[in-house]
Amino acid sequence: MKLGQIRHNNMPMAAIFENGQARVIRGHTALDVVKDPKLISKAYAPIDATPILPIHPPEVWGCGCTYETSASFRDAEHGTREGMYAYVYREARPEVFFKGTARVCTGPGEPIGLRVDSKFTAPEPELALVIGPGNSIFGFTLANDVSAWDIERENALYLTQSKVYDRCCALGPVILTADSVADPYRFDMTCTLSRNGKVFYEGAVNTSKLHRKLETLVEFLTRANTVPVGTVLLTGTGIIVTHEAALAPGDVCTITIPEIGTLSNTAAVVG
Ligand code: DO4
Ligand code: MG
Repeated sequence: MKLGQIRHNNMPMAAIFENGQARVIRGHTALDVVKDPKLISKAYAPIDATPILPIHPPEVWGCGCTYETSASFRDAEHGTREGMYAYVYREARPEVFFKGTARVCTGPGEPIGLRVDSKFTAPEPELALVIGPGNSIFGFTLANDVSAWDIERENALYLTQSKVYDRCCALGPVILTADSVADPYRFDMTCTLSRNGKVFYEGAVNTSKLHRKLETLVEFLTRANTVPVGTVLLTGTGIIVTHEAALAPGDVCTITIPEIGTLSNTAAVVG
């Protein structure tokens, strides 16, 4: 089942997406449905509607260096003597960082942010988990952990500023519920960047390359840290764009996992 949201009477409203149409759950958001899945039975007859941000998450967290490509790129890029990123890739404790709240999230077709003080901002296409009651995995969506890599590279203590700012987190188009997924370690993800209608970067990864179990990431996130139901956890990027592919205003980033859909956003300067 695909849960998401549409704009209805100028309000975000939960909807079940089937055969390209939306069955609205009137008076409720997707967050309400994640908290109380029985609300699904209230879905109305299908209508034509476009998905918006699939959930307004109370919190968004990110995991880092969960793919070898991300850890080795960052060690090389930052010239770390101690292999700081390889360390978290290898050790039992993953990198988990706070990415923000619904305030910094942006939905399908909406702008993603380029900080005004960054010259190298990159998309980070990621599989995201929506946390359900009892720290269960309610479902999966696509995320773009848009990050100012030049600010991260300047000094590790600037990580938060490279990661958290207006429109830094795209989510969507829908949440594929966990009961519809046979094996989340078999998703094919692709990412394209295009400028003036021409593709200038293409990348791909399969979630089989993820170096962590999803349950382990949830376990570390929630250890001594009671996150609210509906929290979104980004599971890390396995697609690393090149320097030449730094995002510029107007560039379109398109991320696809066929089972979930396509998340497409245009870059715009914020600040
Ligand atoms: O360590 C910095 C962040 C890593 C990250 O966001 C990722 O690997 O996806
Ligand atoms: Mg990331």
